[in-house]
Amino acid sequence: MDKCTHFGAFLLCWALLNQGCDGFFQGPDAVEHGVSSPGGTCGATGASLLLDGVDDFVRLEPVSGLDGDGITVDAWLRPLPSAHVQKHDILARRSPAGHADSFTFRLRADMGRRLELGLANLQGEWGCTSMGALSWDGWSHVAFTHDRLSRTVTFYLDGQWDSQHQATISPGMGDLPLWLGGDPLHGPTARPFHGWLDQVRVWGRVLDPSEVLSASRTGAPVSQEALLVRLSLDEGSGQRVGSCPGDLGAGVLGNGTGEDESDPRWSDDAPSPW
Ligand SMILES: [Ca+2]
Repeated sequence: MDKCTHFGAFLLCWALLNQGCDGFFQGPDAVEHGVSSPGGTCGATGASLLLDGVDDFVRLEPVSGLDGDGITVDAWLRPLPSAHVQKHDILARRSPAGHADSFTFRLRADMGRRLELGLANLQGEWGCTSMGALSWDGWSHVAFTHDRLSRTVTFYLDGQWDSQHQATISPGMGDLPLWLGGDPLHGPTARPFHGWLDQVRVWGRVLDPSEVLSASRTGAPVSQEALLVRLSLDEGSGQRVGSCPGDLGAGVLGNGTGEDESDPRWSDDAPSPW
């Protein structure tokens, strides 16, 4: 049975399924959803990527700047319940050689719709949000911060603080590819995402709660300080991401720049403005 183990292995979530993963403070109910790219930049109405939950992924170019004091990742997602997908990878950083010096941000359908962050160097640790945190109904904004000095991981859902966890390891963060929606190098462990993904960002620092709240809302100013990746996913066509105005970072759909079976599909479904 898969476990969603607390960082530091203090508790085992699977043993606490009926009372939540962590017992930490729970934020207020989810607020309304925001929009990823106000007004759209590449497309007329904004776009997103629809991943099939089988073998779809986007390979992002390695990013420098993750080896500082902290990391923040946020994204919009609209997952689809799927009998065959229990672990939906959102964004992962992994070496082709294995799981050393990696992180994986994912949705755990098999663990009651929690968000999970895995960290690994020579050992692996996992932390997760409360049970049932993420809705299957529509779009959600998700984020985590990882303070690499204090080894503290914090989860946010729809801009609201969800929970905080103490890790015991702080993996190295050299220049390795990032994988959006799954990692084909690891075969059955690829954990392909099933559903829609939209605007994905990575900062090389820990955003504070007010900054994460702003990041989850339309029209609110979002810090550009140490912003390393911004993929609006508004291209709406083609094989590349990261080509819209304001984007940082770049990536290719599926196995290469040609059309292939691992290409996510472009969709005009996107978070609604509010
Ligand atoms: Ca392709």
